[in-house]
Order: sequence, then C-alpha cells, then structure tokens
Amino acid sequence: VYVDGDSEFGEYPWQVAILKKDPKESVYVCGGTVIDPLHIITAAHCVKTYTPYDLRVRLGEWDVNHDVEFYPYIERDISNVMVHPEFYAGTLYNDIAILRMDKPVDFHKHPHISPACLPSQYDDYTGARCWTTGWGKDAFGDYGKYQNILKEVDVPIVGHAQCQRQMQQTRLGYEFKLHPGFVCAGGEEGKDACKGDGGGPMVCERGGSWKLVGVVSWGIGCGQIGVPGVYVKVSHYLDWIKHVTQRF
Ligand code: 4AZ
Repeated sequence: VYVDGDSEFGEYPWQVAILKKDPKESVYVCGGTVIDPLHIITAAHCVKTYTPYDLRVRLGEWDVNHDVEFYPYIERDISNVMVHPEFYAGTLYNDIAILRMDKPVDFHKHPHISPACLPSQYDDYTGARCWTTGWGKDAFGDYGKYQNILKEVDVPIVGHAQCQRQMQQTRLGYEFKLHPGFVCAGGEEGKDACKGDGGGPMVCERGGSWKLVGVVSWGIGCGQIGVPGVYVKVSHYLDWIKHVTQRF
C-alpha cells in the first residue's frame, strides 16, 4: 500500500496472506480475503500457475516479524485452486480465483479471524470511501519496499465512466476499454494499492457490515493523482462465487 498508515491488530480480520511453499520457508505471493470457513477470494493472476499443493494460506497475520502472543496466525493447506474459467491473462479480464482450504476455520476459536461479507448484486458504491489493505510496496518501482505491518489506505470508489476516461488519458497509447468486471478506486495523490497488494481486499462498510467490493487487480503505477487503482468488481461475479462455494 502506497503511503497512508499501519492498521491496528485485528482491524482487518478477513485479510489473508497467500504463500508459496518452498523447501526452506514459505514465500509471500499475494493477498486474499476469507469469505467463509473454507474459501479465500484472490486474484486469478496471483494463483494461475500454481497447483493446490504449491500453496498455503495464512490467516490472522498482522506484523510479519512479530507474533501477537495470544492470537497467533493459523495456516491452512489448499485443496482446490479455482480460477475463473474466463480469466484472460493478456487483459486480466475476470481476474478472480477462489481457494478452498483443506479444513474449515473455526471463527469462534480465532476471534482475530472473521470473513468479509459479499456485496449484493445491484449495490452501487460510487463515491463511497472504502479501505484497501496489504503488505505490498509503499511506492512504485525498485525503491518501493514491501511492508512488515499490514497497511491500510482509504480510497474513494470512482464510477465506471470516469475511470474509463481517466485511464484513457493516462498515456496508454491504445484504445482502452474498461471491462464491466472491474471497479476503480483511488486517484488521490499517494493513496493506492501497489505491487504486492494484488489479490487483497478492498472493503466498504454498508448496513453495519464490511463488504468485499473489490479485489486488488492492477493499475498504472501507484498513487498518481487522477489514476485510480483497478479492482475486480466482486458483485459482477456473485453467481460464479456461489456456484463454486455452495454445498461445501
Ligand atoms: C501490482 O503490481 C499492482 N496502483 C497492484 C495495484 C496497483 C498497481 C500495481 C494499483 O500488483
């Protein structure tokens, strides 16, 4: 996350770290969001090259270098990696994937871990202020550093037409069409998701609960004024999400 602040412990209990198993130690791959006792939503581009055996997830993590004594993180192996069947790596269309864990998480036993809600299909969040979180870089490019403490940044949701205009103006140099499965947020100087935040949550509070409105997908640089970050629009994929998660 570009600039902004450290989160507090337990403030984003749905935040997940997706790790690649390595002979020596796990390597951080991407962010993710827990949505029910068995399932994690992330970005397809994060997991498309992996089998379930390659990955594990860590829930309840906050400061990578220090454990909070009474609330340790927990880890789960993965039994299924379900990439959206129409994910297209060239354009990142339908950049959404769901991981199924090998055994359910008991949210009562781990009060610092709890799921984010799914948004409803027709809710419009344009203009709402929402929160993106992650351990990603604090600046674009080589000098940006990955973070040890989970960072948060507030971003306004930008409407589809405005985002289309802003992205086209950003020296793309080709005819750009914003796919309906994306939602944009940000465009304020220094407040953005950045490299390493991919797959992680963008949540908005509505009706007394936190809704997973977006999944960090891509952007042009980070934190440039007038250039929002691009997120997977979760409400666009509710049928697919329900199809692969129900009856489990
Ligand atoms: C990335 O590389 C990335 N500013 C994620 C989000 C944004 C840019 C890059 C949005 O994962």
